[in-house]
Amino acid sequence: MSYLTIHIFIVQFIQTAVDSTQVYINITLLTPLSVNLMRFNTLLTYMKSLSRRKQVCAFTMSSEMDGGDSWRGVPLSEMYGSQSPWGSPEFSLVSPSFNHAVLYHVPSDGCLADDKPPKPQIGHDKWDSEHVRMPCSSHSLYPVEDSNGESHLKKRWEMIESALSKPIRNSHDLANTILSYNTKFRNTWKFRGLHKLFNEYLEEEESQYFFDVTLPEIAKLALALPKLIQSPIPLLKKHTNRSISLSQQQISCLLANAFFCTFPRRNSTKPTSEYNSYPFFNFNTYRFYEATDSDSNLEKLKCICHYFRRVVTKVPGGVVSFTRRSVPGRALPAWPRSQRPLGCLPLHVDASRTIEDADGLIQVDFANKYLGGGVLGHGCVQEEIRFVICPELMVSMLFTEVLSPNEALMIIGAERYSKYSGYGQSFRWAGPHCDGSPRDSSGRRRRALLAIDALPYSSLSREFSRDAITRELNKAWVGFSFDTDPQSERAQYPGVATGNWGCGAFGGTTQLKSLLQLMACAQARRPMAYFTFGDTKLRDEIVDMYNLLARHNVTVGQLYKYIVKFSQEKDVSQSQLNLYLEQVVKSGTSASPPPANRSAPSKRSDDVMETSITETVPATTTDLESQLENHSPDLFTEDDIDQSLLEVTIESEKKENPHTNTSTNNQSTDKNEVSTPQKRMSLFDTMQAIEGDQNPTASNTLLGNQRRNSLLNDTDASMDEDKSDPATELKKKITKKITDYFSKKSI
Ligand SMILES: *[C@@H]1O[C@H](CO)[C@@H](O)[C@H](O)[C@H]1NC(C)=O
Ligand SMILES: *[C@@H]1O[C@H](CO)[C@@H](O)[C@H](O)[C@H]1NC(C)=O
Ligand SMILES: *[C@@H]1O[C@H](CO)[C@@H](O)[C@H](O)[C@H]1NC(C)=O
Ligand SMILES: *[C@@H]1O[C@H](CO)[C@@H](O)[C@H](O)[C@H]1NC(C)=O
Ligand SMILES: *[C@@H]1O[C@H](CO)[C@@H](O)[C@H](O)[C@H]1NC(C)=O
Ligand SMILES: *[C@@H]1O[C@H](CO)[C@@H](O)[C@H](O)[C@H]1NC(C)=O
Ligand SMILES: *[C@@H]1O[C@H](CO)[C@@H](O)[C@H](O)[C@H]1NC(C)=O
Ligand SMILES: CC(=O)N[C@H]1CO[C@H](CO)[C@@H](O)[C@@H]1O
Repeated sequence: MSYLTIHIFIVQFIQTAVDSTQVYINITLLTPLSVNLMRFNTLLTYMKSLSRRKQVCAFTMSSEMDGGDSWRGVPLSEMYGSQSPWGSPEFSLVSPSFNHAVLYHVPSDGCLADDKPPKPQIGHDKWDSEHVRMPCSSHSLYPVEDSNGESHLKKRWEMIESALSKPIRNSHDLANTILSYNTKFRNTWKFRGLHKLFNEYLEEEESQYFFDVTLPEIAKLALALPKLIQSPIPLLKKHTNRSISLSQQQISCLLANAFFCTFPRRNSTKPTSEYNSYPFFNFNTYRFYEATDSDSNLEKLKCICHYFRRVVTKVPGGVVSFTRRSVPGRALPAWPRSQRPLGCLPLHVDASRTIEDADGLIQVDFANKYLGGGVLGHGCVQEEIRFVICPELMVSMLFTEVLSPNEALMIIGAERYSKYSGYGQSFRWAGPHCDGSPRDSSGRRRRALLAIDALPYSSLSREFSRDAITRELNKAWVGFSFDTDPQSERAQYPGVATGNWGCGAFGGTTQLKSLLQLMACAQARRPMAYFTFGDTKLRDEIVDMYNLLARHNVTVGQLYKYIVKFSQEKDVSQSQLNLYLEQVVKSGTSASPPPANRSAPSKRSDDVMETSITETVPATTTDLESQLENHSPDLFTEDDIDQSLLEVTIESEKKENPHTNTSTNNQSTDKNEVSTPQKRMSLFDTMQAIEGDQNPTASNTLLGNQRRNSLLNDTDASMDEDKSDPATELKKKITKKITDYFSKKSI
């Protein structure tokens, strides 16, 4: 047993105990985290690699932040693989091909003008079962009865044009307009919700403004359909990998048509109708304009009206792509055999923020297999809210066939237009939202929404059946592995932002769903940010369970088997899963070598392979929360970067004399410090001390004269160790990360 105190940068370690089987470090941050956060990351990464190198333990962490921080686990920067939400690699670019229909003209250099919507791609209307049947197609005919009671066919678009060209002064005019080319619904569509919205719910001036200014523009937009969309829109059918890209302007035009209910063959709710396996798209097919029972429905309509107001005022210049991913059974992971350790997965769990605010991450839509769910009906939960605050998402409902169990839909680039408050019945529109996310090289907003549908469960025993567990794992994995490199062992960025998937109306269990998503993320190698929607108990449960699994080096395959075994127990009840896992995981490691004798602090006798860091933040570091709230991309200014390099040198050179002033940091008088100055060392020397007896060549790589070089140079030359060694990989990553942190390039 020896005691070390590690003094790196401005982070101070205290009470460190090292013996052959465990490292127990208590860290106190002595300076405001605004400067320290990224060094702290570096340290955490190092600790992880250390634990893997020794192959005795996985890294676990519990952070007990003062100041009411809402998150646990690793910081969000670990989700991006960068300090900035926009530092992750872009998704594959928009490029027209046989399975990617691009409805606008892509300039030869691939770059779209920043604010000008791209021109439509030229093409010919296709009226068949592979493409969206357009209201403006010459094949779209409508039976009209003449005064003699005889019925003959008229071009539907002509009827629509004449109806929408007339003035529409109030909600009754609007209803009659829609009915004029949907005559069969004269007796069923009453537009009660629409009338209530415009005649009671909105202020008189608001309604007036809508009919005087906005609606005529929506009508014009709808009528521009033949100009704006010239090439056919393929249907994203089941069992295909297929993409569609549209300009935001084209989407607004399609939505304007849906607003006026112009799409042919989309009016029927009959099980035999052609589009039976597609979501509803005409706004009133599912009675969107009828509901009066709840204000939340009127608030959804307000979101839609706001969207139209925005897009007719200023035509958005970007594009959006929709990609269906379908992985056949043979290509799905063999879950029981997966060797992937869960402890490698960076996990961030937050109780206060929401998924749609997790910039830069793949945001999960808790979807209905018919996309949009009840957005055009009475629903008002996660998916519906997302679709009304980002209405461009709704156009997916026009062409996405119902999702199969092995399928997911990724939507990249949909802009957010509205703020909101509440949930379900309490949902309210809360004003305009200006989407500040940057555009990628293809002109898409850097917002990725992943639609995956959970199964609805009527009973726990069904949810815990082997088939159901496998189905949910596959579903999540198909989504999370979108655009990942199957050859790579490295973490894939950006990470996934998710939460209680399928745990509302679908009756799922949060303990199980969080674990399944953890496994799917680990398998797809994407970091996971989990948002518990205010539930701090769940947040802590998830982190505790993760720590347990990581500490015991549990793999995805093992956990799969444990859960399946649990599901075969007699009394499957949700409160017992975690207890069960705790028992089985702990007993599972009893076969490993008995713990060495140790007197270092440990709460539990079974924590044989624990590396645990308790993080204590002094009360002075109050701005951490605001830092993270804003997740500012540049915690470092350029000056800071230079200074920090300087400090590395200073620290390492002064290791012999710990009493020497450390220039910028005079906070070592902090009352928390109880270090033993004689043993104070720099981080990298400590690495050597700890690793030296394990692998001398490896430890050299980050040490001695090469230290600065390896910090400055993104070179793997010094790491000529066996490439397959996971620790080497990690070392590379650390070096890479350190280099990233100090890079002057904007990230
Ligand atoms: C970690 O350090 C803090 C501050 O010195 C102390 O209060 C706490 O008890 C320590 N925790 C452990 C597990 O030693
Ligand atoms: C942890 O799991 C990995 C992958 O299964 C394995 O290679 C390694 O030996 C395990 N380590 C321990 C200490 O069990
Ligand atoms: C879709 O693409 C994935 C690879 O990303 C492939 O494994 C799968 O077989 C493809 N699906 C179909 C139906 O071709
Ligand atoms: C373990 O340590 C205790 C005192 O800390 C000592 O009495 C005991 O003999 C040790 N056991 C072994 C196996 O070293
Ligand atoms: C440490 O810095 C203080 C002022 O910050 C200075 O007064 C003192 O002389 C310095 N001590 C050494 C050993 O350099
Ligand atoms: C050192 O800390 C004291 C308070 O602890 C502060 O007043 C002083 O400005 C600091 N000096 C430097 C150089 O940061
Ligand atoms: C980067 O590494 C090369 C050799 O590997 C060295 O010559 C060069 O000085 C290094 N650059 C910096 C900035 O340290
Ligand atoms: C009113 C209306 O548009 N009715 C159409 C609904 O869709 C069926 C086909 O699914 C058409 O035959 C109807 O004319």
